[in-house]
Amino acid sequence: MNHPNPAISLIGVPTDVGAGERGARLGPETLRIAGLREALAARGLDVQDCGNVTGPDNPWQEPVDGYRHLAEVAAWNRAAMDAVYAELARGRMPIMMGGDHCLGLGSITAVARWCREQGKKLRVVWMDAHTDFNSADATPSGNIHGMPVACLCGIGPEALTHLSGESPMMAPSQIRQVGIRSVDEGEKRMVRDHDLPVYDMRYIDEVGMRRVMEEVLADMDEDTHLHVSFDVDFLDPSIAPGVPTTVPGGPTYREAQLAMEMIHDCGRMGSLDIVELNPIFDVNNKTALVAIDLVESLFGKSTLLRR
Ligand code: 5AB
Ligand code: MN
Ligand code: MN
Ligand code: MN
Repeated sequence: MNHPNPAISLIGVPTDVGAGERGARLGPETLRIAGLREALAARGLDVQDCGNVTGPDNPWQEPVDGYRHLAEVAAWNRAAMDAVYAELARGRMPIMMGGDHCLGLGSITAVARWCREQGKKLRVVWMDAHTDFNSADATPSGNIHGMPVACLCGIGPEALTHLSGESPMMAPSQIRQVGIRSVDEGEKRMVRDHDLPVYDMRYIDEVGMRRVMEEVLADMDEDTHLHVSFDVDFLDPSIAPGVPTTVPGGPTYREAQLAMEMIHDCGRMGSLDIVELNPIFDVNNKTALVAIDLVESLFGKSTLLRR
């Protein structure tokens, strides 16, 4: 955050049109009930809940030409893009409460456009078990929540790559993916061909989360806007069962906290997505609570007072 005490706008985007299971549409309400706004307000932050944007129902159909619900995904992403852009233009920090991760496309398209207009550099930290870099050929599912990073980099159907009129919205070199442990076969080739910077679980095991985050957050200056896209399946399923796409072997509670604390300390975060939370898969809302706990750390909650 370029301002130490940003004014925050919560934007709900209640849809699961991009996912393979229904329920992520309940994410915004789940985060509200678990107390996201109150937790941030208790940190002394100005937090405004902008309510939910709207879009088409989930038609729950099979993929067509490699994409499921392409028209509906495009419509929801346009709505998310407009809402996120409007809050940036008001000088506020948007926190998009998804919704499935297809919405990272709309959110980051808005942020990228804002950065271009302001002459700022964009860095995206993508915290996820998955790279979300699929194409129609590579996808095993047709679910567009597995494709937003590719679409942002100009790979995909025009309805998604040209959401704002221009394309690509960003280069693979502007992204840092952390926590990765599930990449489809064709997707692996795409990741390699495009040199997508991936900090996978093996690398985290080998060098530790501290060094990983030092590398992820390196080379930013006061003109850099950092966008964090937090897919809750980033976390190990033992602490975050409330997602349909759990993958074993994710970051522990402390590794995740350290990552969030280091993002806070870098002082550059200007926008955030919290996505893929699905209360249908959760146990007593524990995943929403851990997600909020981690978001509090993104805004400076840490164990001790630090200089
Ligand atoms: B998420 C998978 N790679 O494309 C696919 O949760 C899963 O936004 C995508 O990261 C998971 O269907 C998308 C198998
Ligand atoms: Mn994702
Ligand atoms: Mn994921
Ligand atoms: Mn702070």
